[in-house]
Amino acid sequence: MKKGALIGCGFFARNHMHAWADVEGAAITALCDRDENRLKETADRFGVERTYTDAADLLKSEELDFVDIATTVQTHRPLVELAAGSRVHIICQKPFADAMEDGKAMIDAAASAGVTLMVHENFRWQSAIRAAKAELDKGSIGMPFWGRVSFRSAYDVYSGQPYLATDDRFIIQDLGIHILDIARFLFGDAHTISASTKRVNPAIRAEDVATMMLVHESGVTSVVDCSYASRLPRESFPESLLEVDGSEGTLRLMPGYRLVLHNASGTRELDVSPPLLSWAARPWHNIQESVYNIQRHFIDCLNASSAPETSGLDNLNTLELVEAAYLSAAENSRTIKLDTA
Ligand code: NAD
Ligand code: 89Y
Repeated sequence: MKKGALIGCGFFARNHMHAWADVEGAAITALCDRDENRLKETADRFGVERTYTDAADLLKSEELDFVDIATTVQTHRPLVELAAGSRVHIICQKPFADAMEDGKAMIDAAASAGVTLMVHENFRWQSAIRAAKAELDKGSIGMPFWGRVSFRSAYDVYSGQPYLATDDRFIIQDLGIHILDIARFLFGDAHTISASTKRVNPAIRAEDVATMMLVHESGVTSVVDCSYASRLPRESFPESLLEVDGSEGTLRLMPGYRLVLHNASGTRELDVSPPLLSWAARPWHNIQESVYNIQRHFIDCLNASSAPETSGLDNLNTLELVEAAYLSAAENSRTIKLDTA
């Protein structure tokens, strides 16, 4: 049994805790949050007796195999470095860092300590996205040459996560990071990116719309577009939609988790709806299922001594896309060459 502690008992952590209860071979035995009310609420809800308001105290006092860091980005580097110093394996929520140097420092800290570091980059673990990737890998549409990964919504994300309305950066760093990671997952790393951003909602501080174009090493050109200002007749939050054109056909992941594949043999439509886990609630069930999937993957990796798909090192490529997208948007959509890949 791998013993873990959750650090950060905020809005999203409840999903981590429910998922941990379902992951075989893992147990959360201690909790930490500097806010005593949130700490107590989570401890009571999930029946965890050992609680701390200071992460250093937690790491000094507990015998742990791993920590699961579910705080916002500002505290990731100090907490990852602290955990690495105690030689425990680490999961860190996205955005892993808001500067490349912090991402690199966390990777170095984990490598020097000989511990596994996985970024909780869960969107690629959604079953609809895995189903689309499996079709591409099977060659169902031949060789992909063009793609679009799209997330457009007007869902109120600000009530649950008020910092999204006030931070200096919004949609690329918060949501686009997942959508860019899906583009990497499907089409591989990119040579270049260009981006344009816009703020439509006057009540928030930063951009709520972003349109990015990537040229991938695989030869695919992709468009990655995100919006929290799109009032659609059918709200599809939090679905990521896909369009991929290949040499032999096309793939579309449409609202309602409908995967449509078309090639010379005909057209197939598959229902790739996520399972509704016992603790999940629509419309978040898609994200909640992926939280379970990625946490189970982490434990599988610890047991097999293998690197997680979204290791810190892997995630540096996604972070580089985020940084380059902001740079491009600030410079009239200049095309930025990427060098991490
Ligand atoms: P939140 O502000 O609601 O919760 C963060 C909690 O961490 C707070 O309770 C705070 O007191 C605690 N905290 C902060 N620093 C701490 C420290 N040094 N020691 C102990 N506790 C500390 O934030 P949230 O909305 O739950 O988001 C947390 C992270 O999860 C963010 O990075 C966000 O982007 C990410 N998130 C991911 C997904 C996803 O699908 N992967 C979805 C939503 C949010
Ligand atoms: O924080 C974001 C995330 O990671 O998934 C959706 C979200 O909660 C709001 O954009």
